[in-house]
Amino acid sequence: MPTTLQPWVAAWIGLGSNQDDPQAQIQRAIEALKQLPDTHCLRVSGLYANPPFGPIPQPDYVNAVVGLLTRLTPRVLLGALQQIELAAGRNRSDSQRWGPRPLDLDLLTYGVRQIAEHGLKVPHPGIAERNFVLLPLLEVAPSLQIPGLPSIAHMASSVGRSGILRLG
Ligand code: A4P
Ligand code: MG
Repeated sequence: MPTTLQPWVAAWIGLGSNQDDPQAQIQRAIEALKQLPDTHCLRVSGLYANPPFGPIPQPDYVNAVVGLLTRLTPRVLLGALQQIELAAGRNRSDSQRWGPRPLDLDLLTYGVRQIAEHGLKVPHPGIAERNFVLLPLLEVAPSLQIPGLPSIAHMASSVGRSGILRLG
């Protein structure tokens, strides 16, 4: 019987860390994403240091984005991202929403799909307000059109660059 293969789809991943050597966490996570099955890594942004976003006082973050070409379904890809988070020492049972974490991997986009299911929202709802997502995307995917959102350049000019520093 022939194997049913999923089509190749471009997916963008947002990476964030503010615990346990954030730069090293992000570098290790990039290597782990490169090892995913049925997936090629197409683009890796620089690393950006920036202050925490949201209501919880916590250490500064390092953020980046990675562009993949994948045959994994969105759910399988999300499961793989969560496995990488666990391997980085993330403990979901005691972690606070928006609180500090050794590694956070968000599925930012999955092709042109718009998904609103329990436990999976794509595009990720926070993209338009977050310079730590938009500036790395502007660096490596300036022409990416995210379903339902204005251009990356337009959103990036609205959020500004205050407090964000590209490392290296
Ligand atoms: N989930 C639904 N859709 C997605 C998706 N597209 N990608 C679900 C990833 N996960 C998705 O996520 C909670 C649940 O969201 C998961 O079980 C999954 O099924 P989580 O990672 O456990 O919780 P969270 O990260 O605290 O929540 P959320 O809403 O993803 O928050 P964010 O947006 O990740 O915010 N400041 C700076 N400077 N840099 C940061 O990276 N990150 C956060 C966390 C706060 N402040 C930050 C940063
Ligand atoms: Mg998250």
